[in-house]
Amino acid sequence: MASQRRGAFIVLEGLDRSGKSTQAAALVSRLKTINGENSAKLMKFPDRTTTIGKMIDAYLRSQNELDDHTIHLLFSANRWELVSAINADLAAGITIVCDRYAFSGCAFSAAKGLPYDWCIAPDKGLPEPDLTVFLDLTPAVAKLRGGYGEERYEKEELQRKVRVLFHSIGKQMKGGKWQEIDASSSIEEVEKAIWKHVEPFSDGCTSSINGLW
Ligand code: DGP
Ligand code: NA
Ligand code: NA
Repeated sequence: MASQRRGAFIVLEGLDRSGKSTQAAALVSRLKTINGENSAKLMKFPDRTTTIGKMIDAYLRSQNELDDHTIHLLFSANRWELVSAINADLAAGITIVCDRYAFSGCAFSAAKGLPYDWCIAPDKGLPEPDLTVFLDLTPAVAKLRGGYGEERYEKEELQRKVRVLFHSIGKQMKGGKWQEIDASSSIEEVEKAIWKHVEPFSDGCTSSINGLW
């Protein structure tokens, strides 16, 4: 008997303006074209629609001030509040494409100066993605793209630190679960590079989901 297939849990990470949202939407469309309308779902963190998400949104738009530790825990709580939905979708065979996840949580807060070990602790035990694709772009190039600078973290110096942290987080991810691609090329080229890594997961997975980290 074939083992039970579940959906794959795919995460796209990157700096602000790296093209994650565009690519996540394109990837979901592609998976739906292959496997049907109900086979894939787009998720995004922070999910600004929940009660916690609304606090995060206000913070990012500089409408409230929160201690660095407090906002870090809210970002993490925003992921935890969606864990049961993630697990239910994966078990139902739905592949999740997620725009940012715990790697952003750690990279951004550590870039602000919080200790790395403290940053990873609250996300310990979250469902581990089967694959994370990091859309790599220099902050200088990201800055040239439209819309940069509107939100709290969209500053070149901070983004430089975030990029260094993303690279070191990636080095600690074993078994090919972290893949980096050059996000400076055209939308079509980036789409192709992402698909090369995602295609092996397009039928879902049979392994059970582990916990981070
Ligand atoms: P986005 O909606 O993808 O543009 O993300 C909003 C901003 O919040 C972006 O600058 C990245 C940052 N961010 C995303 N997740 C986290 C997190 O868990 N912790 C912290 N400190 N920042 C995050
Ligand atoms: Na942003
Ligand atoms: Na985005």
